[in-house]
Amino acid sequence: MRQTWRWFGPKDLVSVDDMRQAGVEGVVSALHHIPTGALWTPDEIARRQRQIGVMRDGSASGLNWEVVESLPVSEDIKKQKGDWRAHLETWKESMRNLRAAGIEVICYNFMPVLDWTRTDLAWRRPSGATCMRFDLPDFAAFDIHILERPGAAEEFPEWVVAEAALRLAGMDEDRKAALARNVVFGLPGAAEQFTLEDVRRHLAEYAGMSAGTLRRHLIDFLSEVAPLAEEVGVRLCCHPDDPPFPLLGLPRVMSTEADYAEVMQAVDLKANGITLCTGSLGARPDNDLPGMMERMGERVHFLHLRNVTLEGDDLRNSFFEDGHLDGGTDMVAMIAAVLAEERRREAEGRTDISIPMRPDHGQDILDDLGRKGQPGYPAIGRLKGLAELRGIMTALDHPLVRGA
Ligand code: DNO
Repeated sequence: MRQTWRWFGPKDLVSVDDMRQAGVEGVVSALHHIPTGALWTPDEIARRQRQIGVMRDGSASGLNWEVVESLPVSEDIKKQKGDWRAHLETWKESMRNLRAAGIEVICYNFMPVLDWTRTDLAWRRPSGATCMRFDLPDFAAFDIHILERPGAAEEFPEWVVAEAALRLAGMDEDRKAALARNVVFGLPGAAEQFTLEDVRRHLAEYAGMSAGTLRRHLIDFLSEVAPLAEEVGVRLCCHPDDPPFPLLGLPRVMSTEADYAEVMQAVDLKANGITLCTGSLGARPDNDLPGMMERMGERVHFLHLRNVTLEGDDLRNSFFEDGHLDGGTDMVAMIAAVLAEERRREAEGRTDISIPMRPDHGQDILDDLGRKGQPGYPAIGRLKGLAELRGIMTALDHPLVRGA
């Protein structure tokens, strides 16, 4: 496994020096300043590569930009409306430019409107650490009473609707505003501050779109980009829905093993691959992550390792982002499955033996607390996660254990 780290660019509170000290081997980044649908030019790509390549004192960092997360897919492509054909051509051109700069792994997602969604970005744990949380009744309170989406109440179990009304009654105006802000944080371009009206407008664009249609659009997109990726030597990897169930009446199509199997078969090329995110997929009790790695590992091009604790047994539950070795996913079994896949690749003579992984998200601990960093991406919390995962990787790969 290749130990990588997500870096948001020069504005990231975590520096290149910090990444080096965390012991990472490669960097995951994106050109966040370029609007979705616009071209990633060779100049802009080279500039980010240079930024990753130097430490504060000007010496070489020895780190390279190895994975793109994400090359965003425009809403027009997902809807097949407006400028979608032009956006598709631009996406391919950006992919070519990235490949020419030496980057082979490109992550993207196909979630309409919302990327990831939480109700709390800094939920306090008993230890005083904070983490991100998705609370189903709070989310329902937002959907039914704050956004006032028609038909929302019918989409939740009765107990959630009743609880949502109680929650709303207990919220002051500040909490209502914070809840709305947290929920829309994962919207494309959310930094620009979306209003509820903006959210309603985005949702209206998808009114009546079925999961089947969205899946067909994803397959159409892949039929265009994956053959080119295969030809130029790029590995594409689709990130799962987070959380992995429909929200706000929007279709979601990459939430389960069956979803992935269908899309992998529909465009049956190695370049059409998977970002296996144990945190996103782990928010559903019916997703077996080590099993998915065993069964679909040959198409897994990128790994996000983190863990969530579910607070119920339903398909939709409240959950919080737990420590990397806590929560519902057996991380030792997961890493064992990854190492087994890497050994299979080696035996087959594949060149992409080492799968890039990054410690995904982390709780805010120690000096992370009170820093206004990117939610989910604190330096120390992630470093703790990486250190724990690295311990498992090292132990499972040791002759004492392998030979046992
Ligand atoms: C959240 C991330 C996602 C992810 C995109 C990939 O922290 O896991 O925003 O980067 O969905 O396209």
